[in-house]
Amino acid sequence: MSSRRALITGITGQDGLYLSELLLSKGYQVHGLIRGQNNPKRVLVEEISPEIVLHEGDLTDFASIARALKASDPDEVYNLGAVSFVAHSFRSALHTSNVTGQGALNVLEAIRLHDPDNRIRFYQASSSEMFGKVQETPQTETTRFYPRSPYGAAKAFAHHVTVNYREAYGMHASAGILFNHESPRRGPEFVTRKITQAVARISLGLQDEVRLGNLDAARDWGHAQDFVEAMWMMLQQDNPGDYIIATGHLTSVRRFAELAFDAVGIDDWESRVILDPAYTRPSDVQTLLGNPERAQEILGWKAQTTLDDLVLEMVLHDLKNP
Ligand code: NDP
Ligand code: GDR
Repeated sequence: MSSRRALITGITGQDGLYLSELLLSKGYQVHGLIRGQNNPKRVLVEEISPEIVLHEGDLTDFASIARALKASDPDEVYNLGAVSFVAHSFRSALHTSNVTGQGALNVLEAIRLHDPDNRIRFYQASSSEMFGKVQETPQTETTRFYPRSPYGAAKAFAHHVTVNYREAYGMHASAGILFNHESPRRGPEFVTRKITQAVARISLGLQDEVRLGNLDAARDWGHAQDFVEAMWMMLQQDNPGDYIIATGHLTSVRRFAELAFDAVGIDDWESRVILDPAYTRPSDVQTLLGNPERAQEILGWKAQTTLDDLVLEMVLHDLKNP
């Protein structure tokens, strides 16, 4: 078993929890940066393993990152922390820029000062939202960015500084441009989980309808558990790089809803969905579809879970926890 150490920011989030499990299964000592003095999500991390070491800190607080690096002395750093909800980023644009954008720069700079010999390998959670108003379909590692939200713009900044620290200082810094990935651990504010939770409650007679925004938006949805494997694989390569991580399949929000209602045997699902302008965005991203060929060729990574299986897993989970 290896005794490598990893530091994860955003450890309490969907991906942080799956990545912790993956790294523990590989024998890593896992450390996490955790926000606040009494974060209610701390228990989720502790449920995975009491051996995970948590360091209080915030991506906007450079000194806290430096302290966490010193205390954990990691071989690998995964920067997953972010204001990650695109709709919220419109309401909190400056904060999003500080956390999601500058936060990544804080981590890179803290690593550079802590580890001038470039021993640490760094992963940045880049996003398909950087493509925004898409310039070509499917999107590849070289497709031009055109962000459509403060979140997308902040992620583009973080992506560019990651590439720059690799080129300027020779850091082993990689960016995974991940397309949407979901799971029963997905936050309830995101459309897939909002739908599966509502479908479960409707089928149990606890709720009558679900209010949604843009049903024509389409995404390339995969399973978070598959996607965190790709993060780890990137840091095992001799050379750092950027990779699209996606399934290569496109599905609309409307179709996702239909699949979820199908899973509980409700046919007249359209009468249960209310269109509500409160859930539309000042500028939305209509379609995102990734081309994961480079990840398959170089990393040997390929999405394993079908959308049908993902929807079923989420609905079954929500039926048990309505
Ligand atoms: P989540 O929203 O589930 O988790 C976000 C994490 O960031 C939480 O642990 C949260 O902590 C932490 N965080 C928020 N603000 C700060 C801060 N100021 N300082 C430190 N930590 C903070 O996101 P996911 O797990 O879904 O995504 C992981 C990363 O991947 C994010 O960067 C996201 O933007 C990116 N991404 C996600 C995709 C997806 O489809 N899921 C696709 C592409 C990229 P707290 O518990 O305190 O709230
Ligand atoms: P996204 O995910 O913005 O792609 O960002 P989200 O699930 O929030 O939206 C996907 C699409 O669905 C449309 N939509 C709705 N969205 C929400 N949340 N609620 C609704 O009621 C609703 N109705 C329709 C949205 O307009 C949008 O077009 C996610 C996040 O995880 C980011 O952090 C990540 O970078 C990207 O995926 C890739």
